[in-house]
Amino acid sequence: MVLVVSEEVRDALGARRPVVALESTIIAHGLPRPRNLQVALELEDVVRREGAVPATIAVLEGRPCVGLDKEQLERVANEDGIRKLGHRDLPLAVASGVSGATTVSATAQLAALAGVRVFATGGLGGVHREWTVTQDESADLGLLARTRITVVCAGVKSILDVPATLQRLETLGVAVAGYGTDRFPGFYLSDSGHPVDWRLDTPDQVADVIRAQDDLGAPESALIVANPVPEAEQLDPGLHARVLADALRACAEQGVTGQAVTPFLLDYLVRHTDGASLSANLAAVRGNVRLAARIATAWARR
Ligand code: PSU
Ligand code: MN
Repeated sequence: MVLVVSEEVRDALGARRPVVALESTIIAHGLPRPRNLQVALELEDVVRREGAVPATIAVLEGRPCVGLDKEQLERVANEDGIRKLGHRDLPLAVASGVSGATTVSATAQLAALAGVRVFATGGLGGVHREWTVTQDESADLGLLARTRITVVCAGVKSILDVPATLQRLETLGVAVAGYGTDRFPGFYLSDSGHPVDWRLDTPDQVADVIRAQDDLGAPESALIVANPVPEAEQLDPGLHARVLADALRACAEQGVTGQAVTPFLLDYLVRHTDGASLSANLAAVRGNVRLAARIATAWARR
């Protein structure tokens, strides 16, 4: 098999112990250096403290790796020019021996292939504003419509068109539930301003849904567990609105397109909020990783 699963992850999966998949684009392209490496290590620690095994996923010299050691994490965090790989890029990266960080779509595909059921990230990709002009919709959505995985996230990135993204998820048939809330979270913000139809309040309830998905069979779609950043740790909504408007303008003025859009906007927010967006982003990711470990633990007990 093309997949390289670390010994620790392989042992845990074999013994039905809880495993949490973590993506690497957030490390390589979503967070500034040198903070990104600290965060990558810290997130693995959060998973371990909850009694689960972290499986950070990336492609190294054409080998899709599930579970990275410290040196491999360092490469993902610090290698200049490391590529950003969506799921469509995987066969190209594998065949050409290239290294790259995996987005939600590529991570979810590789995690499912390895048999990892629970995955934590910050915010999903989705439908961009100006979609009617650019047709920019993250490949995350289409992949989640046909991959049996549970993704814990703080909603979709607020740089996106949130209601259009929720509509796309409905059209694609992807299950979405708020965790401890009836509101869809807004990534940097606890509340995107939009409701969500389903609410789950405990890891066991999430595990019940995972089991029901398996009982119901096809289609092999995902479950999105939308976990809000605690209100005390969210980005100030007024600041968020102001800086985001500037960021979107700068993005258009500088002609940024395609894969570069999301990293550009996230970086702009970090630089123009004095790091406050970074704190909110990190608080969201940490909370998601902790919850994912608890869900994986509840699921492993089934
Ligand atoms: N969440 C974060 N930071 C990120 C991302 C998510 O907190 O950098 C990444 C994810 O890897 C997601 C990707 O899949 O952004 C979406 O990119 P695009 O819009 O190009 O599909
Ligand atoms: Mn895009």
